[in-house]
Amino acid sequence: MEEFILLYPITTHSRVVLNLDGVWKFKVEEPVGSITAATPLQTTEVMAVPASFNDQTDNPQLREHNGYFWYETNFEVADLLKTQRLVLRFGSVTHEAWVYVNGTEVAHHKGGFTPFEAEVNDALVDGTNRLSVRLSNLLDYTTLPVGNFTETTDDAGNPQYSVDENFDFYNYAGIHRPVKLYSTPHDYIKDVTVVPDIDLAHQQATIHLTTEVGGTFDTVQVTILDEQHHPVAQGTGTDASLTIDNVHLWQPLNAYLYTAQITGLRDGQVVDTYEEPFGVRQIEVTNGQFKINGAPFYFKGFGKHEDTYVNGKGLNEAYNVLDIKLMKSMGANSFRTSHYPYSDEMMRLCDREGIVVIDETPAVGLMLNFNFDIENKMDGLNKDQTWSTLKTTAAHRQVIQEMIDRDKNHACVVMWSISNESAHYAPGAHDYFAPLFDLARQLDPQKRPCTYVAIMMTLPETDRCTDLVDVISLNRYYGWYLNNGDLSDVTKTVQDELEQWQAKYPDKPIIYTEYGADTIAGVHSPYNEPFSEEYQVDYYKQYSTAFDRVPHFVGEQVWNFADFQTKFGIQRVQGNKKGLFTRSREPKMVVHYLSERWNNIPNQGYKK
Ligand code: GCB
Repeated sequence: MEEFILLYPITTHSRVVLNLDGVWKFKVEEPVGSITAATPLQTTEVMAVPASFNDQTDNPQLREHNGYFWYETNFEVADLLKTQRLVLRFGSVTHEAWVYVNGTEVAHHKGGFTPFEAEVNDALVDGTNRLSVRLSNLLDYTTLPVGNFTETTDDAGNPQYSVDENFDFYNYAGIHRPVKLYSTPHDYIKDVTVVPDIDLAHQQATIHLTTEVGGTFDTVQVTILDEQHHPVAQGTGTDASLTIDNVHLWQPLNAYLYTAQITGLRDGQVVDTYEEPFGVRQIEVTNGQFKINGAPFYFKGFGKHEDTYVNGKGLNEAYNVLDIKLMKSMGANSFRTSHYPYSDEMMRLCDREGIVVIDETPAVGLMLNFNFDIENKMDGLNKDQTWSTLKTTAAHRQVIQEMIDRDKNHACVVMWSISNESAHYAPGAHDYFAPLFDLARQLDPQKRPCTYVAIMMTLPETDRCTDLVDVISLNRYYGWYLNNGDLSDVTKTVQDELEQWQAKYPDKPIIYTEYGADTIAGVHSPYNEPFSEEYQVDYYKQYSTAFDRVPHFVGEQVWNFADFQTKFGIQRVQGNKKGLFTRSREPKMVVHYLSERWNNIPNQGYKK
């Protein structure tokens, strides 16, 4: 398999990062095949980068277009950098990208939620360089996420594409994350892997630091710095084990970050330096508990989306900062990166803020006939054809590898979610998933637990894959998609089901990764009608009662943190309204209820 090793680009003594974000030229490729990178892009249209293109226009045809798009910008490289190795890095381009420098293809990447990069020295010219990106927002049965793809031809014989999302979020596309040109020396630090091994009783940790080098050094020096940037341990070699005494642990909501400083030397001179922040914390799943640093952890938090007004799925750091503050004031401690890996920037922020993250692949929509009619779906599960129809194995292996390579050192990541709401009840599911769990476990140097997030049809008696997971993660909508408007049985239904899971898998902790009710902010009802703020409060209260009665139930993550954009549909009014906050982050009534509940539940030791 291809290697995807991508240190986050930073400026150090030996490295410089240039930012290529800004307003780029933009054009739809219509008809398909009509544009090449050989000549400058002929257009007056512009788009901001990073951001989705869809909401940067008032033209509905452009917003909804499925197919190919071009972005272009120009840049110069200062002479003093030209002796260096120069790398062009995209945080993400959704969903497929072909990158050209001065008309020469330098990179191709498929998958809209992970970074990729290319060395570009040979493609650069003196003076102005032209950077062109062709991207596609097409999805089908081979891609992740999964899309329902159709192709027709127009009157002129040109292909026309259509993609119907097989999932519940808008198919935003564009250059979603930062574009950077960074320099390294030609002999450089290529990758660093940090694995802490902790002796809790003696407050000591041994940090295994593995460095991969591009080119050669005489010596690799590794130093661990504390938060004041004072060295606390030192060693040499590409495989070093350093001991920290009186170690400060990375704790949920109380982060402590060390820095691994890696230096490559030749003839006693420093050639390259890189610094990787890391936290020292231990994860263990045992006896129905999820332990962080030896103490049972209780997940309180959210499923989220990268989704904001105008930026769409583009990086929005102000919203990221606000969201984490809102979470903290609610007493929350965690979220899941539903339904794709989030930006590097968000992961680094969560490390810093002590937010616990379940890191999810973009494997969403692996279920034929996506819709919200759960009642009808309960029939015929044994005849479901998902696994003989979809062709996502290669993409799935790739996203697992890319996610783990990118996020393996993050203290905030405590578990990998291999997929969201796949057809785990269907014939062939176990054969499909077993090798993917093996792959994740083999790739993760920190050996974190793995899970998948289970849809409502996945019940103790219908699920075929629970043996693969370390933690049982459930999405449940009793009182919403089932028995809408009637909350009278919810507590009992939830409790009964949880008890069945607990009895069948006594060692596995159970969490809810989704539960929620669409709620239009400002709609009130004395009768607890669905869509009212009162109904949402009551809905969550019913579930809480059940959760507190089941010992191995160790976490509640609501759906969703905020309202978010989806495709059109009769069940969606400008998107999904299950947010606790509106899309602009105004709290609904339920925020008060859950804040009170969560601020009274300790992060650790709630379920003994
Ligand atoms: C789910 C999905 C999520 C949807 C949610 C809903 O189970 O995992 O993507 O947005 O339900 O609101 O229907």
